[in-house]
Amino acid sequence: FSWETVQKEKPDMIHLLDFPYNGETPSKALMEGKLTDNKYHFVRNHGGVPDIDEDAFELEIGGLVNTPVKLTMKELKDASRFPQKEVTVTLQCSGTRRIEQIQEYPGDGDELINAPWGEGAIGTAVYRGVPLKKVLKHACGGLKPEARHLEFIGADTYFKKGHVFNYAVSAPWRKVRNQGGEEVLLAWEMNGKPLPKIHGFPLRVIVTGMIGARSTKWLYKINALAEPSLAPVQSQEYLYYTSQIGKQNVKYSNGFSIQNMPVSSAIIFPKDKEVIIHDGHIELSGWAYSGGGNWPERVEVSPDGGHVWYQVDQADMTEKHYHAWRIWKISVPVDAEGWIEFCARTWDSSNNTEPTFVRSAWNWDLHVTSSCHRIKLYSMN
Ligand code: MTE
Ligand code: MO
Repeated sequence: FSWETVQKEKPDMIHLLDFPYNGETPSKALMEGKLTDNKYHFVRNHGGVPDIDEDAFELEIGGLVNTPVKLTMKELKDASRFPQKEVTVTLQCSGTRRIEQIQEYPGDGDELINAPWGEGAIGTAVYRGVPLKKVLKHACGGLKPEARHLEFIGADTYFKKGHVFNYAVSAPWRKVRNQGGEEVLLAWEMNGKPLPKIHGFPLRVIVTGMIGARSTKWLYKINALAEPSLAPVQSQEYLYYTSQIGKQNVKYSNGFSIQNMPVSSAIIFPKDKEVIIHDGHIELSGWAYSGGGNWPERVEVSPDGGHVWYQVDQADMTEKHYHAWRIWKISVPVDAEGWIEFCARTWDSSNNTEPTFVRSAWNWDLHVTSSCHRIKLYSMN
């Protein structure tokens, strides 16, 4: 899978890294509507893109299951065996808006590629596949009683500290069991098309509401475990540290595993530092998302750095959904001339909102930037 292919299939991405390929969705494509075109969906890779022959491929399920099995894609897609489902899901990388943390205080970070993501490491698609719990039930006869976590292993490999690892993470069994409307899907279709190679062809897991990292691409093995996966992506990356922790005193055991995405928002248009000539109102648009089955309930925008807030009209937001973002727009009255600071914050259905300043969200590994998103505009009235 070459750089030329990326340029052909994803021509207008904001390319962050050539290898492993990492690319961010351009702003215009983010605001196109509820669904993100596959062509522009962000890409986050730890290693290369494996070449998998769908006909020879088998998904292996083992560990603490009653009957270990191997399933071909044909067997998985057999609707008489496993009921299929389509789910609209926003995937968000926990590195989204990391650039603001870097600007606040550049930590070292441990993530393999601590890419300076902006607001485009997020995207929404309709995925088709089978609920993992049905496959575990019908093909494996269920889990052994001590099973608590499902490990998802990808066919791609990467180097870390002199070792080669397969990409692997895990999610709790209670999530897979679909409590509170959660969904964990084995997916082969994205927006009505076969899963693109760069997004995990032929099979990936989609874990709704959790950080994007749990949705393993090129999934070829599932293990039922008593404890979370010990693989480095699960046990060393994607940990959250208190603000007391820095390069000098960091230990993995001081961090906790980031599970669901917190509530967050972004102003996509206008762009930071733009000059806006207007007649008393400035139009803004952006996205709002929250993980863990919460939906963005209310978006507010402030034209004075966070003192006065204007609420986005529900009619100016895309519909509510458990597992997807909402795209919003608002027209804010502005009298002031010169540089002014706009910020946006979202309230989700559990009444969570974002801290006012990014310094409250700063953490050594620079994950989950949940804080009011700020831009400066030059207002000419
Ligand atoms: N799965 C494999 N096998 N390898 C990876 O590097 N990256 C993860 C996840 N699944 C990754 C993976 C991360 S960190 C994110 S945010 C999402 O995939 C991104 O999915 P996308 O590239 O389809 O947007
Ligand atoms: Mo990610």
